[in-house]
Amino acid sequence: MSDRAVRISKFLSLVLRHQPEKIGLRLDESGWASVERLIEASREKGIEFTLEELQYVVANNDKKRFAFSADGLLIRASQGHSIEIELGYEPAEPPEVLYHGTAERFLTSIKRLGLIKGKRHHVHLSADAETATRVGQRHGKPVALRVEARRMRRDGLVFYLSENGVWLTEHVPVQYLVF
Ligand code: HQG
Repeated sequence: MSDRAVRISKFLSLVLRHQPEKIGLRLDESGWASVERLIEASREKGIEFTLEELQYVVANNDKKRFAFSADGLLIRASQGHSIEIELGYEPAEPPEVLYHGTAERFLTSIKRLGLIKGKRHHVHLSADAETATRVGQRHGKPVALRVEARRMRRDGLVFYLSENGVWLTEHVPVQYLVF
């Protein structure tokens, strides 16, 4: 994506996941915003993009972070929110192992508390170690931790798979982590 498309994507992450009120945008209880209103509210705050540019960003986003409703009138982030919304994903059967990317400096705390969701709705897990390593890199020297997902599931813990392929769960207790 071009620098401009990346800037639009970051802006969308901010208003569709964290602070819609920054531009006076309303999200419904499932996180959907009106596309027309998003474009208008952004323009009022000096951030201008066209519908075509928005469609380009949604289609070409490296992690497919955003999705349009079937009729194309609404848009939302597929995961990663810090505000209270209900994405409505159905519980899903995870593979044997999933991975969580983190930074070395968090390991002491993770060994004590397991993986916690912090400000987000869920702990985010990846299907492969490479993706997890990339996620961990955002915070420092990366480590990809193995999560015994199938065993968690057998013990009754619940997983969701977001529209863009991120595995979500409430908490990963330390006994399911391989350090
Ligand atoms: C760490 C990005 C101390 C956790 C990514 C992480 C992902 C603990 C940080 C998505 C801990 C939270 C989410 C504990 C967990 N003690 N630290 N007990 N438990 N942590 O950004 O998973 O680009 O909220 O390991 O690709 O890094 O935004 O979560 O390092 O899919 O689309 O606390 O965000 O996607 O950091 O990333 P974050 P994350 P986007």
